[in-house]
Amino acid sequence: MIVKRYTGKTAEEALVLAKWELGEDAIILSSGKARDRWWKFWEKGYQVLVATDYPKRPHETHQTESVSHPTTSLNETAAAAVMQSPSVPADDERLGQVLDLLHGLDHRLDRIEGIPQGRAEEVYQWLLSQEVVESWARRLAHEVASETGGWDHESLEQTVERLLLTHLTQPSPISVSEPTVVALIGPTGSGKTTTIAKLAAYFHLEQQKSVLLVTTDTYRVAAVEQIKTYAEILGIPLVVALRPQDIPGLLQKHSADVVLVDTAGHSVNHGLYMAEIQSIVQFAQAREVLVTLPATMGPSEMIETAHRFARELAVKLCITKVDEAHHGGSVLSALLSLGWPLAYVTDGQGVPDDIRVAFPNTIAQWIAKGVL
Ligand SMILES: Nc1nc2c(ncn2[C@@H]2O[C@H](COP(=O)(O)OP(=O)(O)O)[C@@H](O)[C@H]2O)c(=O)[nH]1
Ligand SMILES: [Mg+2]
Repeated sequence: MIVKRYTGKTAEEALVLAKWELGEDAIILSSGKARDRWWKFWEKGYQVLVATDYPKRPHETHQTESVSHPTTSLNETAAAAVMQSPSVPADDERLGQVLDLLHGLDHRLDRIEGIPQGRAEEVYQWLLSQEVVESWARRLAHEVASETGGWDHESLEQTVERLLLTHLTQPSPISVSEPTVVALIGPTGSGKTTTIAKLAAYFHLEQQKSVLLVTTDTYRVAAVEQIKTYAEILGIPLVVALRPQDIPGLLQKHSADVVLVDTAGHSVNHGLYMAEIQSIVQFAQAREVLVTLPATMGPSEMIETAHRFARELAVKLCITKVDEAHHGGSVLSALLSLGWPLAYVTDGQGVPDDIRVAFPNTIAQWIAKGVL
């Protein structure tokens, strides 16, 4: 028996070549998009694996036979090619076997198309298990597949960590080299006020900067009390802005190196509230806007929420509650999909300690190993 692989730009081309060389009786063992560079599933090209017991005799060639069916599927084309063969009668039971074989292959190809194997497949499955969105899981797995064995002596975790490091960008923490107004926005309970307290402590105690806290969250008495307590503990002034337009006057009266503006976190569906957020940022002339997003959110919710809060603003991300998240898949999906700068991650309720600048090493290690 002879078994040979034929490739062509189209399935028809590959089949014509096979028929021409091995004859009409040859059986197609497998068919599909070219697999020599299989991980590039978008790559053009088809291949067929063909077997025959009887090599073709030269005079049996049917070179003029038309096999051009650009809109038919590979299986239909292959089946048509077999049926057109004068040496295979229609009632030949082999025809049925070949068609069955092709049918099964079609299903298998559908299933494995574009999904890599080996370490790449492990990475793919692992990313999915971490709730990374499928499109990114696939893309990252293909990147692993395109490496030629760089991961031979690595654990899966190490491969993932190394892979993530190629995607994560350097952090963008707040720069206080000149007077800066920073506004924190984000959903209710996402950790805005707590993060403000952590940042205030850092700038005031570590960097010896003068810090002013401004709260616009006057919807709940408890909210004002919460930030007031932090201000008192840290020995930092706090001013309350009842309306966004009050902010410029307050800032003129109380100058500081770093002004941290706290906002309320009503539902993002509340149109008025979103407009208010925008006007707070404008009246405060905030140079930096941090969107706080809890790592406990699902990936699509996280991406959607980030867009709804940021609107037209150039924002940085602050991922909170990473200590409560079961895994980092949502965060990874959001970082990759949004491509926005990441400033900080927070990993606990403790003020001032539980905040870190989001260095790629830290984030990659957390996502790959769950260790911050
Ligand atoms: N586990 C954990 N809890 C946090 C973190 N940041 C804030 N919290 C808690 O989340 C709750 C809401 O935080 P808060 O700052 O009031 O959120 P805000 O409504 O956005 O201002 C509080 O109980 C905080 O202690 C964090 O990084 N990890
Ligand atoms: Mg708050």
